[in-house]
Amino acid sequence: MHRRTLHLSLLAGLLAVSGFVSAQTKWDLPAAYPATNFHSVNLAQFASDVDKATAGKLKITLHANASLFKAPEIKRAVQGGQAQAGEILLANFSNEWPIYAADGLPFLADSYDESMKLYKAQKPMMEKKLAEQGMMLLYAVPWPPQGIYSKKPLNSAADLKGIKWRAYSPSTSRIAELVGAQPVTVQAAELSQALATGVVESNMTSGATGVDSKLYEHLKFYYDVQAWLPKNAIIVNKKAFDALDKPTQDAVVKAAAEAETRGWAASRKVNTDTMAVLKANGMTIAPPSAQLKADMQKVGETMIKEWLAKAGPEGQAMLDAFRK
Ligand code: PCA
Repeated sequence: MHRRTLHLSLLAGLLAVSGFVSAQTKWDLPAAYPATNFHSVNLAQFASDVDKATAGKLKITLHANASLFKAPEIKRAVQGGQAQAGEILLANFSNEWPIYAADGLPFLADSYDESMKLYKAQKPMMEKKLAEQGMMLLYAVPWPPQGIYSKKPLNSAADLKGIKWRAYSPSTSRIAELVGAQPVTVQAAELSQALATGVVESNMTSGATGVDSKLYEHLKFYYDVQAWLPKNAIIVNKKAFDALDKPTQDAVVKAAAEAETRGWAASRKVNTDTMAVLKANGMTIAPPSAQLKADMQKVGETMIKEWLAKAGPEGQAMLDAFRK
């Protein structure tokens, strides 16, 4: 071989080898909740587990608190590849496909055990739907059960008439309509601000968001209604996933399964811990009165009927799988 050619081919070989060794993929993962929230902490650990398992080949950067995309925009960003992966609140996508939001229906699945059963019923359908949309489900973790935060004591749903009600999803807006409150959609990242400026004066969410957004600074009562447990799902763009080599894909799937198990346990613990924090900050925590509970259950029944009418046979199949 000619000397110069030899040098060139050696150089090319070296480049190929070093390229292989340092080939690093970077993913952006937008999320909508603060970095200290248990979902975000769990996600950060997921990213770090993937980093370790792949010896730095896949770097996932978490963009918490809606810093890259606002909550309702994250799904489309992942679908379009503007972000390789993302965390979404499934209940936000009921208009797109009702099954996504089955976990946002009051009193369909209102405990961790029921929530897991519902997830198992939703999961195969969601995986199929996401695949059609060019995405994959990595894992999902529920928020703690949703209760009502209020400025004033509540004895029944009638006490909610006319109040400015913060909604985070179509179903939380629908609740407001059904009890005669005024729905205003405000995502978690803007909730403290909306309360401080009087844009909203009540809402349904978890103890976790109550603590994240310091709801006790504005609202004095928490009714532990335990109405539903909406899930956050971590999704990934299928092309981005397919572009990984097999060992890296396996590492992502394994870390995701671990994050799911860890996340469900963390959610239960956060539920207990945050009730104590709300109390320590002067909130009155109480179970709903029998009337308030009955009123909310009625709202739930109406919403499940409406959901089923929209979701059709597919929705019925999901309900059957959930209830069997
Ligand atoms: N926190 C989120 C969604 C459900 C929850 O508990 C929020 O309030 O936006």
